[in-house]
Amino acid sequence: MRSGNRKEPDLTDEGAYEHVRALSRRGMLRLSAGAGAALAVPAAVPAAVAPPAAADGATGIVKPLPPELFIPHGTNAEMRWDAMRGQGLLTPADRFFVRNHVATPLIDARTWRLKLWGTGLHGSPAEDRPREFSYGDLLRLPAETITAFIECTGNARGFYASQQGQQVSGTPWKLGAVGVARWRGVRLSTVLRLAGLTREAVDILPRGLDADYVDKGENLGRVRRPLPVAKAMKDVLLAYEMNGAPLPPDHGYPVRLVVPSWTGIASIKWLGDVQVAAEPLFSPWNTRFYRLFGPGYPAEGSPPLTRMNVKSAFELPWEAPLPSGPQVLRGRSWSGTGRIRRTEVSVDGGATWRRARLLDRPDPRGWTRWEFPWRPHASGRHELLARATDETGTSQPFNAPYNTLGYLFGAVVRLALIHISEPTRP
Ligand SMILES: Nc1nc2c(c(=O)[nH]1)N[C@H]1C(S)=C(S)[C@@H](COP(=O)(O)O)O[C@H]1N2
Ligand SMILES: [Mo]
Repeated sequence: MRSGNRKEPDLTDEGAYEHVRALSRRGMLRLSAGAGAALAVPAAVPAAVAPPAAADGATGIVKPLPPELFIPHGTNAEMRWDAMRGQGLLTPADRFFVRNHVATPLIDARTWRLKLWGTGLHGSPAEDRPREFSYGDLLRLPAETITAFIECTGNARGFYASQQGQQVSGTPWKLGAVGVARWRGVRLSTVLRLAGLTREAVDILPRGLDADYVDKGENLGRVRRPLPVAKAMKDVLLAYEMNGAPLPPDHGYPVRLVVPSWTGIASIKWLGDVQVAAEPLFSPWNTRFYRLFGPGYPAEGSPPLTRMNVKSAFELPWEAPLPSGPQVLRGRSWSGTGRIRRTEVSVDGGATWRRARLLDRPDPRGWTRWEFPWRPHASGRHELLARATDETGTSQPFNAPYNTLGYLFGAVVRLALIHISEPTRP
């Protein structure tokens, strides 16, 4: 999807995002105000899309989580990176990470409605009298397919402790809270226009249909996170398909947002309603979470986080002996701030670096596969590192700046492997 609006500010950084949120957006969007009427035509919903079995009692996740594909983290599960070996560009749905605040809800697409309401729509429809779209309505609107990563803002958080000796709170993910899929759906801009978006609208607040999230005894309500109208109109998708099939229950069935390049929390799953407002909106997910807190940040934290940072991962297990003999190391690099320009690999703990060969034409919203031929010449411990640089010149540092919630760990990750070059002798 391309931006059709040249006046739109570039929301590349947090400052711009905050700026947009704070200002009135009068005149910034040259939208023809929509007719205001949502589609009223009823449509049949394909029977094949009825969700299957219930969620697992312990994890709240519906799909199987075989240990060879996933590392469990309570209600979340991360992909093992060796599960991407031999895979194509996309992460198959069976191994795509799951990040759930609460259990996966099972939703019937036949009765589901997307509801839009608020002061940013013509006639300011109230929450209890919203503009509605059925699943069938969305299927009949012009479809668009994009390949994009979804990555948790806390991906790689575990390395704050294991590499930097810093205690942070939150799920100690390794590098597997990221996946790339082909998403098909309707542009959010199309639906916002049909719902009667006004020029005064500044923020939208998409909200999930999963149960209320209770944080240390405090009920924070349903998962919802404000998104500036500028981003909503630019390249956000209301996705109903993942890799050519209806969204699986764990990934947002029947409809989720896909907000390319931005933090995973923006891509609200099981979307139920969207508040559209002529004034800035707030929720715990853009005030107390998903900002940087700690030394060097104001008490209220940094501006809300938007784009993800540059990362790289080897398609290798975290703990396993390395096979002997000449081999090709493979991996992937991605960035929320632009196309990957190069990836370098070090097999000696960071002392020397050589370029990996990029295998894909870099796509700013996806990831780029790479390979690196290697012939280990000594047995023992090897420390493998990969670092990427994107088109903005941003590269992966050796140290990730500390923040108490452990977001945006973008430093080079050290992968220690034991290599046995000779068959073991008694
Ligand atoms: N409704 C709802 N949407 C949600 C979440 C959630 O718990 N509930 N988790 C968010 C977070 S933090 C992330 S990282 C992504 C994860 O998407 P996935 O589970 O499909 O990988 O979904 C986001 N959307
Ligand atoms: Mo996340």
